[in-house]
Amino acid sequence: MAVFEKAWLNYRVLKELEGCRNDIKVIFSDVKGKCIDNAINELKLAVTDIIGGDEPGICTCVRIVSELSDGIYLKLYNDDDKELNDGFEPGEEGYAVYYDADNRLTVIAADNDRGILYGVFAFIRNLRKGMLPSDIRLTEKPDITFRMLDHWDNMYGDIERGYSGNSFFYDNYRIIIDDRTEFYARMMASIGINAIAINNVNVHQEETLLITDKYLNEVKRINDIFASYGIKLYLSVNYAAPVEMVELEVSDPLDEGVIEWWKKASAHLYDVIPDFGGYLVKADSEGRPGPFTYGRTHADGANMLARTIAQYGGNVIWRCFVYNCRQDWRDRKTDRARAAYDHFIGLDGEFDDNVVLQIKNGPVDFQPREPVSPLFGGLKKTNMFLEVQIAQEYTGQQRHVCYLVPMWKEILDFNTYASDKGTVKEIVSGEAYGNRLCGIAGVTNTGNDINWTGHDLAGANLYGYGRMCFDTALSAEEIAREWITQEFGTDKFINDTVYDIIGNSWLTYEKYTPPLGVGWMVNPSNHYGPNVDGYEYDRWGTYHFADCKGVGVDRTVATGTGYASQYNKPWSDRYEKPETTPDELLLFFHHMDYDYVLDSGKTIIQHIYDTHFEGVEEVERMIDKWKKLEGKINPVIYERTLDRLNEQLESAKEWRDRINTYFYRKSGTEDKKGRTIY
Ligand code: GCW
Repeated sequence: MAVFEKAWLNYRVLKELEGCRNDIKVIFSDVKGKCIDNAINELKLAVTDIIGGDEPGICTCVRIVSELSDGIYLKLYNDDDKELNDGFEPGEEGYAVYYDADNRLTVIAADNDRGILYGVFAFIRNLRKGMLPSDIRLTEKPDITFRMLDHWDNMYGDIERGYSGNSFFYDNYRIIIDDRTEFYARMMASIGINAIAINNVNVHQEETLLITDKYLNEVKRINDIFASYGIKLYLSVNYAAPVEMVELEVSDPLDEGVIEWWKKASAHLYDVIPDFGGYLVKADSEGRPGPFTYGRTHADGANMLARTIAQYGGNVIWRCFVYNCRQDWRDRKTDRARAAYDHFIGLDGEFDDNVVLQIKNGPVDFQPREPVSPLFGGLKKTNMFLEVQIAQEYTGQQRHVCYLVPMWKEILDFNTYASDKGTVKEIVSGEAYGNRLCGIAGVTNTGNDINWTGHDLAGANLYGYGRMCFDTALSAEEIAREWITQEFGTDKFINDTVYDIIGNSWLTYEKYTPPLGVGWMVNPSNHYGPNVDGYEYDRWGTYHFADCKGVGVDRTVATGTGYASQYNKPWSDRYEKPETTPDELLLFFHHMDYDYVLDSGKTIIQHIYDTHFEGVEEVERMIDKWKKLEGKINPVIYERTLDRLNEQLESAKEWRDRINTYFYRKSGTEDKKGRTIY
């Protein structure tokens, strides 16, 4: 038995629901499908563990409606439901929940078993806010079709950029399937996740074999657990798999032998797992093989794979994280930020229908602040996924509190001006171009730590990611407060206090780390902690170019790398000039003198000093607030989180001092407020 906590599914009896303790006697269901048993079990738990009633009876035979009473009724959505719910159509994954007072029945109606399962979780979510079943009325359906999680788990058992222990899928090249696998599927379904890739996009030797008989039966077992929670399983594949397995000498996508190899491999895979989701591919990136090796395009590469799984309904998710990682810091024209757009824009319209391009939110790499990738506003005839990183690689590695939903919301709301439906949200929800295959993928922050996410407060990012994808209209605050209620209960003081700590934590993190969008300044390799010149004289294309006069990367058309021109107007014009570039991105787009005055009225150098002092003070205040929760929340969570907050404070001071000293020495400028900066 694996040892783990139940995170936000930690059900407990609510006194607010005392009055309806005896109301739910039977759960009726006449819906069929893989998810129904799980939906019913979840409701049983809700009745006993949240409402505090006796275990309800279960009735899954078809009953005449007039015989139903005192319970919950799971049913297929029909015209009567439609009439009762103002014409609402649930579609593939939506649901209606309402109370039928005549029969004392809560009705959960959907078009299929997945919709029912989501309806059940939504009903429970509202119960846990203290709402009586008779008051819960919902008509909801997801805004985003694909709501995916990417695991960067390796079969050895470690996780690339994992900050919550090791993998719970693998240990020493063995696949683990236990109660934790099941619980994980349940947790993810509860927040609406419907696709998961379970191995790292950097596919090493052993992982290449996941699609072969060596592991397929176990992969199928995981697939079936996920399927019973409405989740499609994906695997990352190595583009050079036929070569890695020493079966062919090339992996050229136009080579007949290669095409046949993949056809056979895919046919076998779908024979074993008919409802398998498809392949996720990182090609020609950071040392990974790909079509470039053979002078082919990424469309050649992706389409070849896609054609081997199209007939089974499979998809290829192809990442756009393709750039030259062997740059020279003295070359100020080559620009890593340009790379994704330069590589993919010319291929717009060339990808098959079951291929989707997965685009990182920014042009570089999950920095605390980046502009939105210009590919979203550029591609018009291509399926697109937005890729965000829930794992906090560059945002404190789950040792710092950094609630990322506000950042993701900003990205979704960004208007690319590609059309009159030009926001990233409209593009990845399919509203803009009606794409069949579009959505959001998040690199997950889970591991085998007892609490799943290392830092307890990092649970807000995982929970928030799923909820945001399902319902993009929710604000970052609504999502945070909802998570706090599910995790810590209905107490208002706890809710306000935890929200005060996490609500603005992304902006706090930004204050004490790289200034004004310039990025990096982290220790090479592990990417934790300050090292201002850590990547400055290296090959990765991640520079800030600070000298005695100024800092920042000139990405203008006039004098820089020309990156600003990859945007549609008016962004291309705005980013071209410092005066019209938003302060927070100024150094991403421009190399500026230290005495340049920002919109805020401060010089850049004074902004650097001030924000770094403020950032540390804000972390101090977070700790004071957290201490008010002592005795009010689970003591284990209290202590665990306090330890991490203390570490965050130490780390924030180190960031402050290193950055301030660095820029003081470079610029020779005193702090206007007279604080000591060495
Ligand atoms: O952010 C970088 C990480 C790599 C990662 C890569 C990617 C999986 O530092 O560890 O590799 O991005 O997204 O492919």
